[in-house]
Amino acid sequence: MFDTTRRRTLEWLGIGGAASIAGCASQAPTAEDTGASTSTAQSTSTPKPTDTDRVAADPADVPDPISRSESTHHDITLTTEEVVAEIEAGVTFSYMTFDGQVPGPMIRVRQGDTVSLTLENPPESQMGHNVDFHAVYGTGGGAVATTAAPGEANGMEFQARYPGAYIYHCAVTNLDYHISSGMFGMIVVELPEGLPPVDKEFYLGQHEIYTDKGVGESGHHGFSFENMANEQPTYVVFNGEKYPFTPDRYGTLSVEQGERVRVFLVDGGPNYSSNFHPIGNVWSKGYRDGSLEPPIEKHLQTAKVPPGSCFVGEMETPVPERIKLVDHALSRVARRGLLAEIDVAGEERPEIFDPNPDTAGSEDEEGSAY
Ligand SMILES: [Cu+2]
Repeated sequence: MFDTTRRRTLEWLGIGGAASIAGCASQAPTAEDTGASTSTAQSTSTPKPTDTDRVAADPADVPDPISRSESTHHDITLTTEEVVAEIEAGVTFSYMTFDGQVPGPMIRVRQGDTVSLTLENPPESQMGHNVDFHAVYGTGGGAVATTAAPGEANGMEFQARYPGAYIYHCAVTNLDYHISSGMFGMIVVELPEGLPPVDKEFYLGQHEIYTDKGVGESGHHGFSFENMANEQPTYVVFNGEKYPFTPDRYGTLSVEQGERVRVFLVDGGPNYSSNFHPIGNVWSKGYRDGSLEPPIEKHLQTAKVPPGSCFVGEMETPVPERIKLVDHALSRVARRGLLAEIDVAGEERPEIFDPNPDTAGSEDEEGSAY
């Protein structure tokens, strides 16, 4: 089914040498390069039929922690899928994804493990794709080796030599376009001794979507290279969709009081850093930039997560509450779609937090939106 001739792929992409896909593109793309509109040609006033009901990855879909004491080998296949889906109800967008979800599947290995990674690009794709792993020593993090035109599959083998939580992302010539369309994910390389045990783990990806319409404007949104060049996104989202993990969309995430929660965040960008904050809580332990090695920082309120990087944070949950995970550049929350909520179920502990103390009148108070 898949042709593995890499030269054909490079010819298909119009790329003379490997350098231009190994890192950042050196020239601005043209509409012909990208196979996509620079303005409104893709856009229509009615939503396109969707290929999938949902691109937002399930945050609870996290591989089990590593408990092995020896190295092993992994055979992993990522499939590039170009799908039309909704950013929010009535707003469709042409996503590019790994395995049909945003972010792509979380991969979890142990330092010293080896990985055979295959990238499959189905024949029905319009674009060539590849994958650059920041956990890999080698040209382009594997981008050159894995470049695959529609109908091709290419791969690499690597050893995960250094620990941490790392982004992987598509890195073809117009890599910002591909990432903004959804092509990024996370690989966690655990230390040989593993991570401290927790009760719940969640996985989120933040990124910006640059379209040719306004937030909430119904219809199909074409991609806007102009807005991307100016770093003026339409949406800033978790897992590719507006307010995905809230009661009005896929529901909140749930934990029980007293559970220790670990959150893995990958910031795909392509341009914005996240200022990752749990409203109503704190990162009791923070693994900045995804570095899992001590010293681990404690009680971080807002963690800067650059595009192309990751963060791992842990929270305690001593009281029942709704925790709101946000980028504390709050207009992205109030106006551009970024929010994930965690409900902590349990018994009130007024010695820690009392929302109705006897001394304060509360009948006339308005609740905070955030
Ligand atoms: Cu791609």
